[in-house]
Amino acid sequence: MKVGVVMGSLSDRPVMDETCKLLEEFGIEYEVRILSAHRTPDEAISYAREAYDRGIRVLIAGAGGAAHLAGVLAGVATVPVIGVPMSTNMMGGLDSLLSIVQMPSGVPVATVAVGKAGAKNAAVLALTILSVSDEKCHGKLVEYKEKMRASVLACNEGLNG
Ligand code: RP5
Repeated sequence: MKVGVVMGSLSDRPVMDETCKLLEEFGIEYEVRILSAHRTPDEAISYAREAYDRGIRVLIAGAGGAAHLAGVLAGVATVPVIGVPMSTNMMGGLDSLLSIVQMPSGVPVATVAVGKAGAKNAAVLALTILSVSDEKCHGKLVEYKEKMRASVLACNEGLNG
């Protein structure tokens, strides 16, 4: 298992499915867990502690509101942790974003955008991290970037008559 996708609640699933879809497209092995920094702190910490020994090389954590999940995982994990802030009714996800990004020095969480764009970028960032030491992943990353480039350039066709 290369990537662990963790979310604070089943209610995060529709957003975090975007991460899973892309990981599948990249052919990256992953597993999904629902673990909460507040509701299941013991299990969340154990999961992060054991991650490296279980073969996980990147953790992706989605949470919203007082979103401490990614930070709690990063406190004990020895693999990179990517945090995905969920959008919220109260502040549109600004609360989640600040909760995830404002880590104290010494405990980094790579924080991506709020919501689905962030969930997708978490998968691309995981691919990028893995591709440093895995040629197959590097090939997938090159292919992904080329596809994106071509699809943007294709938008220009017929644009000026
Ligand atoms: C966080 O609280 C979860 O990550 C979720 O985004 C938010 C709300 O959770 P539920 O009340 O919907 O379970 O821990």
